[in-house]
Amino acid sequence: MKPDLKIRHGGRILADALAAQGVKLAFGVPGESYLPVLDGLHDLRDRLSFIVCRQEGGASYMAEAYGKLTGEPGVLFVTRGPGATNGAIGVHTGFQDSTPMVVFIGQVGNEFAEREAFQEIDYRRMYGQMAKWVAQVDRVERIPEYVSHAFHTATAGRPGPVVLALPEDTLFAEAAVADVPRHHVVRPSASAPDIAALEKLLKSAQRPFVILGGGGWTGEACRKLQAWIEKAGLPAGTSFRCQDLFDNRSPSYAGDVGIGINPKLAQRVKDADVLLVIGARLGEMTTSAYTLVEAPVPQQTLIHLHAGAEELGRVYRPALAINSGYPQFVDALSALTFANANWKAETEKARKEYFEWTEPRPMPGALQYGQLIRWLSDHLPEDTVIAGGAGNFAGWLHRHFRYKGFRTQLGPTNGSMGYGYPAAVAAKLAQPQRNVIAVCGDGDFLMNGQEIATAVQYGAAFVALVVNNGLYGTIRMHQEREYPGRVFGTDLKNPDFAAYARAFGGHGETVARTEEFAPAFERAQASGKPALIELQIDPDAITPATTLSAIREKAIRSRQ
Ligand SMILES: Cc1ncc(C[n+]2csc(CCOP(=O)(O)OP(=O)(O)O)c2C)c(N)n1
Ligand SMILES: [Mg+2]
Repeated sequence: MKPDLKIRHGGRILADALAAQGVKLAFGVPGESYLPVLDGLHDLRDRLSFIVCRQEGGASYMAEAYGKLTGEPGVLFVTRGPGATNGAIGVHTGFQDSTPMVVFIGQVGNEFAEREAFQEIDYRRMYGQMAKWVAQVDRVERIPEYVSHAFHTATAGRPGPVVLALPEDTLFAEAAVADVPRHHVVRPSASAPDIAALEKLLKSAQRPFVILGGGGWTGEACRKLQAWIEKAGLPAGTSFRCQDLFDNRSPSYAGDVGIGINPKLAQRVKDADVLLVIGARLGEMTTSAYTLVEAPVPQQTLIHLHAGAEELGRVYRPALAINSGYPQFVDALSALTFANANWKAETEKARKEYFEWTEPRPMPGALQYGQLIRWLSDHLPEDTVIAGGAGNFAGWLHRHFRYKGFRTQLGPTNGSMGYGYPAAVAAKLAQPQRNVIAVCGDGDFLMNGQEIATAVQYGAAFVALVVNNGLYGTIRMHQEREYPGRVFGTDLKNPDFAAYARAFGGHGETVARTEEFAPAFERAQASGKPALIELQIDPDAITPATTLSAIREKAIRSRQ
């Protein structure tokens, strides 16, 4: 033992290791399996806040949203078996969203391991496919090493979740070990030949298109890249639920290449001669089920740039594959200049098509939800964080809201319901100076509505919109399309959402008409409480462009 090292129990060593990594906020639900960690966090309570949630699903989404918003790994603590299984949803979301996370799970002591002891699960097998690395810390002296390894892995290349299991005996044991300094964020840089090859391919392009996406960006890299794209006169789009990587007000912004894509934009991506894809994996949602870009060899000349080497050539064989972090790439790119009148003309056309597409259209019923989204887009402060979940209600958000800067959007690219509310709680706690709005569906909200209790407990005052159509609308839409008229399992009988919010100590409003919204929103913001506004929309208004009845009739006609 070195004389200057204090003896600490495993829980305190872990808490100190987190502080050394720069962690200021962690989320979780307590369990008897990790009592020494709670004891260690108690010592650090002035430096590191532990947000206690009501369900591990909510807690894991909060940790994911924290990681997505700040770029720092989101830290989650859950207990054995049941806690680990509840918490899996945020880990899957973090994996598909390339979000840095470090998840700690209590584990059975080694003396009982592999007996299927109380709540025992082998986390290496359970989380194997949805984490970058899963490990178990079996020796108390090695806690700082494992934590350092976890933070390096979570943030390197393509970021993602790491899971560490903590056997009880490791946590209760004591040791005299040193802390490890904060991790490095390890990312490659584009080489000079890479940049020269890119210049050559782009120079000869007549109809190029740029797509930005993925995790691992910084605000500065986004702004610099946008300035470069604007100067070159290139048109740019963003991948599914990454709309905040590019200021949507930019003359170069052509829209989001995601679910419910503008057909003209889809055609533009298909017709591009050179596709410069930066950070997007080109997944199923971004490629309209691999139709915009053919797999494995695209029609377009694909320049694919990604921070994770393993993503290059995974689905698509690009003409040029560049493995680089995005800030590093943007710095290298800024030396290149282009001037092509054709690019500028196409960009102007793409911009016009974006404006036409994003104009709200009339929908059935007295509440014009599309207009409300546009009103929010026009009235909210520029740096407002919009946290959305999964369901058709999000379609209006994607189409009519103009994201104005980096990390103004928090959304699950894995289409995971229940995300918006807890993500908004995390955003408000992480960056209390910013305005935060959650946009939820009625089905979506009740998957984690209990986290209003967390918002109230920690004073996270933001406004949540609950778009109530009394349906699991997305599924009803698909049902009417595939099996018209045979409605089954998609109706919802809902509570009084405003009363629900009030029961937790929040503020509640119910809005059924367009003109009631602005005053209700003002009251909700002025309440200084976690506030909820139920928006009662006509269930027939199933997407920003069509109705349920039109979908049903079309499906019936096509079967006659
Ligand atoms: C956790 C989870 N469970 C189930 C689904 C399947 N699913 C996708 S959208 C949807 C319905 C969403 O309903 P709601 O939140 O009310 O939104 P709406 O489509 O009605 O606007 C369901 C059940 C999912 N994506 N995620
Ligand atoms: Mg619904």
